[in-house]
Amino acid sequence: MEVMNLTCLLLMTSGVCSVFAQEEIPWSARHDLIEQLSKRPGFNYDESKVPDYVLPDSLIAEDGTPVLSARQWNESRRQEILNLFRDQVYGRRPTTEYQLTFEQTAEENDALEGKAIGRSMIAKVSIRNRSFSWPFVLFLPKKTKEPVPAIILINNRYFIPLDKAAKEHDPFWSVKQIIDRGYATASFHTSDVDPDRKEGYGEGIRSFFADGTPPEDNAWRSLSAWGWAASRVLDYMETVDAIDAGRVAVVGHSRGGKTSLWAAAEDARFAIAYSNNSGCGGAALSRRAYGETVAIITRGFPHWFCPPFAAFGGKESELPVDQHQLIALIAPRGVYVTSADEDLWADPKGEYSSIVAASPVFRLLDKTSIIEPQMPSLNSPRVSGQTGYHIRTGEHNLKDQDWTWFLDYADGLLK
Ligand code: GTR
Repeated sequence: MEVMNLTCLLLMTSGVCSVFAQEEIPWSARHDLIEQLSKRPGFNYDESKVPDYVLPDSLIAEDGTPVLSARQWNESRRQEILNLFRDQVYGRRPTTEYQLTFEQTAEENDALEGKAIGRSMIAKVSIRNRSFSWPFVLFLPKKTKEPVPAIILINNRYFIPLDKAAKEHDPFWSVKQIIDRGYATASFHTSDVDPDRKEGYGEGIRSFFADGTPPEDNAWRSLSAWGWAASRVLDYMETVDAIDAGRVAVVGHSRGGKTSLWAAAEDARFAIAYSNNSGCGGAALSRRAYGETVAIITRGFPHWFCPPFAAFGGKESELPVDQHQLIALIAPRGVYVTSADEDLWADPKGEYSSIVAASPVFRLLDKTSIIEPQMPSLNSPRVSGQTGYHIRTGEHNLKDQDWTWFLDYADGLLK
């Protein structure tokens, strides 16, 4: 901070505006925080201990052929990478046929001071005579003539029922702000779809599809199941005339932010993935092994990833993919990634570097994206074409400020 003020002062006295000066100072982790976190043995927060690494090249096919055209990317290379993520990281979704129905259980016509219509919904998946259901809540802005863009929040914390969402402000789902900006929005709780517990398999959608049989090594795990549920909410949005289902963003924080990226990689109908503080297994490069690592996360949360991913713990350089390729899978659509200054566990630099490393794919698809290797400064969102990024002051969380900056970016792509 002191350094920044001094730089601003020098630049201001030399006639350069202070906004420009702040923009010029790339973020780096606070030394006091690194020192404090490094007291716990077994975790790396020291940039000098990040191993040298070479990222897998998204534009070289498995057989060594260079990928030189959008056609090659769309017709084969993208599928190769998608399959690697399916088999090695998040697991494959089932191909079993199912029926999907939606039931509206309540409606509020004057929600949010009369600005929105709110609906309590149940999504029901049926396979022959068995069914599985989970609730979600939807708000539609009233003041619109045309179908509106929408935002689906994958809520990894709790279910927010209609009356609560309409009455109490919760920054985690900043409904009023989203509606005021002219978007519809829906949200569901991850654990209602697949319990967020090591031992929760038997109660969730994965076990429902498998009719109770244990999952194969490359079968979908919870993150993928939650992302799949976001696609089912999008299925509902496709039936709502007031929503333009071609302009829907999927949003998640932390484990939800890992999920939003994978949801958009699997389902090309999502126009944007917003991944907030997603860290390891989300936007952060696994090969940096900074903060949370593949070994740590797969030990703590074995139900999130399929077992092959765990086998790369401590051997990240052998991973056939890295997380920049998860972002590349979403190209040419939009990707917005964020970090928080105090959230070194999620490796802000690794989260930012992923976007930059995905840029050759955006370029191949004729789209602009962030290419600057240096991080932006604190609280200065950087947006370039399809991608955006900010690092905010404070802790690991999804806050009103994150939503505001994300909506600014989304307005640029969706309006
Ligand atoms: C942590 C986990 C992170 C992140 C976070 C969250 O315990 O290590 O990967 O997902 O939970 O979801 O809040």
